[in-house]
Amino acid sequence: MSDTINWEALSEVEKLKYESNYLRGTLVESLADPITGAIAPGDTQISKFHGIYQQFDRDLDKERKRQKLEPAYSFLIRVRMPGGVATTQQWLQMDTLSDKYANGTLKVTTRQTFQLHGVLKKNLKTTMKGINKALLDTIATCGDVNRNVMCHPNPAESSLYKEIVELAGKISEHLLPKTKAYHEIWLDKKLVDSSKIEVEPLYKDRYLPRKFKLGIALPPYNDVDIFSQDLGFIAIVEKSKIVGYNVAVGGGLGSTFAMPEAYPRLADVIGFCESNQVVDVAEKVVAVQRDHGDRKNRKQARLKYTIDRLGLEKFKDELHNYLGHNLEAPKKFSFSRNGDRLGWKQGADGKWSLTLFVEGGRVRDKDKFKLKTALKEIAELIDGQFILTANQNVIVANLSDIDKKVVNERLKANRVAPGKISGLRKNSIACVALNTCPLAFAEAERYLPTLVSKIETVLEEYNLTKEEIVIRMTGCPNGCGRPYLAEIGFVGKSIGHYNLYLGGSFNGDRLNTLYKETLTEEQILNELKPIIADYAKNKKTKEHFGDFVIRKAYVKAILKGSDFRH
Ligand code: SRM
Ligand code: SF4
Repeated sequence: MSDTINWEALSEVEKLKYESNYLRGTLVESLADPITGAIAPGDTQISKFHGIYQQFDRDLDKERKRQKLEPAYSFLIRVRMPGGVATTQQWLQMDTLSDKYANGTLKVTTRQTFQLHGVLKKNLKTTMKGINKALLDTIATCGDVNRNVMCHPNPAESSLYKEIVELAGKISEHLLPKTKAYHEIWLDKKLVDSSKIEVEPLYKDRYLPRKFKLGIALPPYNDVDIFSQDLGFIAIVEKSKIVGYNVAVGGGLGSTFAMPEAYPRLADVIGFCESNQVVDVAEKVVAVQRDHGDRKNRKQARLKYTIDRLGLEKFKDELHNYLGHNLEAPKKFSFSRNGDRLGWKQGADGKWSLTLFVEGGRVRDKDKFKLKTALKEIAELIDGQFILTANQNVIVANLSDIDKKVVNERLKANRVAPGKISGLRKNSIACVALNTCPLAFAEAERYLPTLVSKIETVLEEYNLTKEEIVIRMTGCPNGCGRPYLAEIGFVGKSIGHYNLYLGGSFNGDRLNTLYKETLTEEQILNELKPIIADYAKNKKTKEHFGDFVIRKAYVKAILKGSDFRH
């Protein structure tokens, strides 16, 4: 079979995947090599399918080079948690692992899961076993497969929550790779005889052309940013019941400066299916992408480009062929917001949940503000759930009246005061960027809080501190903090310089538009001040900032991704 493939015509990663013996690569040998803190170059691609990225500390890089040392290698581990749900026991185990083997923090990602940063090669296996001990795994959280499945996170917001979170789990399981490589390498399960190596029924021998992302939205909440997903299911509710799901395809936010052919794109709603058809629809969309995605150029390999290349109608026809039936016409829905509603909320079942703001998704203790300790103590004392949100926040859920009291006490004791946050900060997201992300051109998580404080000063002047405005920042154009769906978006160009994008909608159904390029902090504030002043004076009742800047023609609305420019 290998002889019949023209490898010259394919991207290098295709051959690596094919030759990896179903994601084994030489990981066992790499882990055993005591000479370096790194793994073999080919294994850095294969390890992603196991939820592991090799990184190096960029803050230390210059000095290490000067001392002629290899970079300070360490590893990022990303957990698989459909819908972001963890038990209190799982939270405690992740907390322990973060202190023992990682950098002492827990990172809540924009896809509702945990990342551990800074794990050394010698501790990788122990950490992976520790994660598994908590009945969690890291399979397929990175790599060319379906990633962590997202869904609306708050049980107290809707009695339909249970149905969608179960569906997220079901889809995640169904789309997992079937190879046993993870169990062999990390959990010391018996090696499979390579002559009898398993076959991947869905992913075949080369997996997908590129990463694939899937989410489930429960209107009116668009807190999973459904239009940014390769595949989105939008629950359609009639008479308080989910009657099925609209199907949205072809979202994706990754883009590249000075490369107009790499653009963010919003998903198109192409039809409707019944609840019991969702898993099959997911499998068939993945299969169409497997067979039609670009395996030559990884910059053109996401489903969004497959759809734009084939044309939406042709893609739909192909999907219908794979399904053996047509999707029904999409049904009506509407979204109110893409951010989280912070604070306490009581569900119809009487149970409480608290959505806590976690700045930049980083759970840690900082001076007297002891968020990590508070959440650890809460996990020790209550029998609820911890649910991670796509806005990098944490929901402590399923609480009794007594649990609620305990939670409030622990937060107070650790100086964590939920609620006293401006409408801007509440709706902020920053990607990790420096110092761990190798692709970052500029700071994001470590800088956005400072910039928000400065913009807050301007908002205060105009009595707008309670106004909810979605603000997001990333350290490069890859879009990990979904900056192109913010009302105010920043994308790092170089250290201290950002492109400023305006005009995303408050409910996440419109991309924003480049307003000004390569701005310093001073320039950012100078650009925003007059617009905020105008907004304070001339906004219509309930008009959101993103809609206002479009109405007042500060920017023009982007109607299709290929029109997006950096
Ligand atoms: Fe991302 C690559 C972090 C959500 C688009 N992303 C990376 C890497 C792994 C850098 C790398 O390839 O070496 C970053 C690791 C940084 C670090 O030190 O942690 C990284 N991405 C993240 C996280 C942790 C950001 C965060 O602060 O929360 C998010 C992890 C989500 C998860 O749990 O799976 C994260 N990344 C996203 C999202 C948002 C989403 O999925 O909702 C996007 C935009 C949506 C999309 O995929 O279109 C996103 N990440 C990318 C891309 C661009 C993909 C593309 O199509 O061009 C890359 C680079 C790549 O794949 O080549 C990337
Ligand atoms: Fe890194 Fe860029 Fe993603 Fe930020 S957006 S985490 S800088 S790849």
